[in-house]
Amino acid sequence: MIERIHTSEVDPEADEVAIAGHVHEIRDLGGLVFLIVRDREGLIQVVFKEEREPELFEAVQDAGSEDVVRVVGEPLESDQAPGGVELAPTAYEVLDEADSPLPLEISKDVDVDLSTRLDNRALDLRKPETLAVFSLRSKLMTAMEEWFDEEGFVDIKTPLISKGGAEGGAELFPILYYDRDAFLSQSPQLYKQILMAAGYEAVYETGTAFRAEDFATSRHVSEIAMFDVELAYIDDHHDVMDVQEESLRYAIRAVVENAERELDLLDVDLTVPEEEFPRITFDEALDLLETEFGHFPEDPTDLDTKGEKLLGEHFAERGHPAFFVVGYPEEKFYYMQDVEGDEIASRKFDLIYEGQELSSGGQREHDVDRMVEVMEEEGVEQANFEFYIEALSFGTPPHGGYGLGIDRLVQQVADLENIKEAIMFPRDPNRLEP
Ligand code: ATP
Ligand code: AMO
Repeated sequence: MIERIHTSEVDPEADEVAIAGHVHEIRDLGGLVFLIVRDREGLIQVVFKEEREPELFEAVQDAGSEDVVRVVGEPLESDQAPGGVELAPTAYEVLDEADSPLPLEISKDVDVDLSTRLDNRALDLRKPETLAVFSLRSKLMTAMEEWFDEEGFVDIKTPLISKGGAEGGAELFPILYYDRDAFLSQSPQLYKQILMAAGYEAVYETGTAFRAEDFATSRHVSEIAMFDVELAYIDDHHDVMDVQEESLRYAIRAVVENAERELDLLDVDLTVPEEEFPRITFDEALDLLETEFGHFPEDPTDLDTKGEKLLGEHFAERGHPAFFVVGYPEEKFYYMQDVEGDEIASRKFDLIYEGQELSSGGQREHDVDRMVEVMEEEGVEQANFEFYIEALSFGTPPHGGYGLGIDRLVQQVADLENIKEAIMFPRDPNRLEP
């Protein structure tokens, strides 16, 4: 490895250090050149003085924005330098020169629209604020997985190429699989349930789901990072919500504790949802919207974006950034447990976090006969589900789970306007590259 330390590790007491990174900014003041070098951890200022180091001063005249350089130097405390320390160089080396001009400014805080940023994503990803999003995302999901590992959940991987869809046929991306038609997976739903039948008891998957939705919203994408969970021997859907609630609290707490720098850069004041998440029924949600806001969702069987936002405000004011909406009376789906005489009509729940749906889940139908009945009522093409129906017919414990949209979680935690800012290379109906 090339010898160097991170800019964040530079000790002002050290005799000499080596750092490497991109040239973030050059300020030429005549006999004095300030070179701001950027690495993954931050920025450091290197001061080249004509009088002090004439040869290096000469060499740095050719420096250009985004060149990759390595500098050896003596750390000096300095009130004016970013981070309070600067380097007096003893060696300067260019590892690679960058072309100019840059299609997108990295160091200057100029307002660029999201579409331009995404067109130039390779450069946009270099911005410290953009990098902070992905560093935060990494820490968030490491913590999330850590919670599930510690609780004894098995880390699984399910196929991304499938014969049919789990979530209904309209949103599938067709592909050619050798000489047959196949589809990109919408959800690991069938497989995680098969694993419950197989006795794996508790599983999680950090995976990818594809939805060919024709959207133009700030919360939908075509390729989704999905965190899926399934657990067996539950009493009911409340056991699943407990898992969702505790793991989310743990992951957010980890970000507050371990991603201070990222949160600062993003100017986010994140609070850990320590209080129990309220659990309201769908009917109670509709009542609240009507009485408090005079709002009626256009489709009376589902919450709309505005409804989620208004309810989010209602609960946020009472100290709850997250809450569950439980029991969608009209929503019947083959894998959802539908218990006659059940107080809440269906055992489906949605988690709303910061005014936006973050996950859906529930207790599943583990009685195959009842499931097949619902499939027949709904006109579900059973041919694509034979392997699933069969797997569940050989003894399946009561179980449930949920799917959490990771990109939406990062969007909310990092307080980003658009979900695409939370994805390195997002896909939408118009964007297939970069
Ligand atoms: P899920 O598919 O799990 O329900 P979702 O957040 O996409 O997740 P939907 O029920 O599809 O939830 O949509 C919830 C709300 O999001 C809708 O009521 C609508 O307000 C908004 N929405 C969804 N899709 C679109 C779209 N294509 N265009 C505009 N708004 C949309
Ligand atoms: P659902 O279809 O509700 O449930 O998806 C779960 C979560 O995934 C996210 N999500 C999306 N995010 C961005 N763009 C999209 N187009 C998009 N579609 C979904 C949302 C949503 O809450 N099998 C069930 C889960 C389960 O019951 O276990 C499922 O896929 O955050």
